[in-house]
Amino acid sequence: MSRTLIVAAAQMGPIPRSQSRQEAVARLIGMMVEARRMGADLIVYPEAALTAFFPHWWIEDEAELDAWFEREMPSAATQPLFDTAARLGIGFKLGYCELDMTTGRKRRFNTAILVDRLGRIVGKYRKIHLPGTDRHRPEHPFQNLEKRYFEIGDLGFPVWETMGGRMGMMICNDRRWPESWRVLGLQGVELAMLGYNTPVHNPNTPETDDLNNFHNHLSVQAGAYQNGTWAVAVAKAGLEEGVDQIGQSCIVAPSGEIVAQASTLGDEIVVARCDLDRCAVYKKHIFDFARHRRPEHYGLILERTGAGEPLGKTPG
Ligand code: ING
Repeated sequence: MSRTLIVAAAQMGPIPRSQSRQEAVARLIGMMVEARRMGADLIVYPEAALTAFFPHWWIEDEAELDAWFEREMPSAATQPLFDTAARLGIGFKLGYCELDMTTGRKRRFNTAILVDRLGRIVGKYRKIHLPGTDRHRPEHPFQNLEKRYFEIGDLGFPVWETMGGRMGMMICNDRRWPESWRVLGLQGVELAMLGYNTPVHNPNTPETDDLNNFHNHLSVQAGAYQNGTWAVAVAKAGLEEGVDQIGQSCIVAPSGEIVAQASTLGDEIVVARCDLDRCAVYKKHIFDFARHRRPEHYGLILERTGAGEPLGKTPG
């Protein structure tokens, strides 16, 4: 019996800072209903899908900062999304900003949850690669203050058995780091889901601006192919509070081929049939990790954080 999932990438256009959680959730529910009508078993939403991407702003007041976070999930505002998912029998991946009090102190994370077709939270992931800086750059047109507002994720890169396959998550900048994909790959991931808020302009490296869409797809296509997994990468796109963000949400096959891609910068659903058994040809041959990987030669990957001195020795 084939393990084919119909997967929807639910790209979002901008969420204005004036838009309430309820209004954002209504957009998510609207896309969930449409995706189900298109036959989707699973819908993947962007990073920070409930609010504007506030790490683009310098925020000093703690209460103002905390207002952008969810203290519980589901909350009153998001419960209707869970209820709709359970009613329609569709799973979903949701990116949001989490304020956690379970350890007795306030901890803030850039978080994603995977919810199954019965509306149950199967798993949670907290963003590990936080880009940008914790410093105010007033000379920049916008900030990226994820290192200031979020703690580094403390849940690793787990893979869960659910919906007939092995599913994993990462968030935005994580996709640029092959380690994120490989840790999922070493758990046999068959469907990797991620959301992103990626500005068109990078104030530190303006010379790469026209390559941002290419680098987005390059990262996801390489990660999918090199780990024999499907990948669903979903943007919060368009001009959000003065920051132009890329779209081009996509669904990528284990071959690395893009099989579905958004073509607007707004709320847009793209759907693909993801036959999880198509991972096997890559996992069993080209990327049969057990037969081909040589961890005894990969020591630097764990020993070094930053690049260091070359190890080459000149013979003779
Ligand atoms: N955003 C961007 C991303 O990794 C970025 C930050 C953009 C880093 C371009 C490097 C180059 O897609 C988030 N939220 O991580």
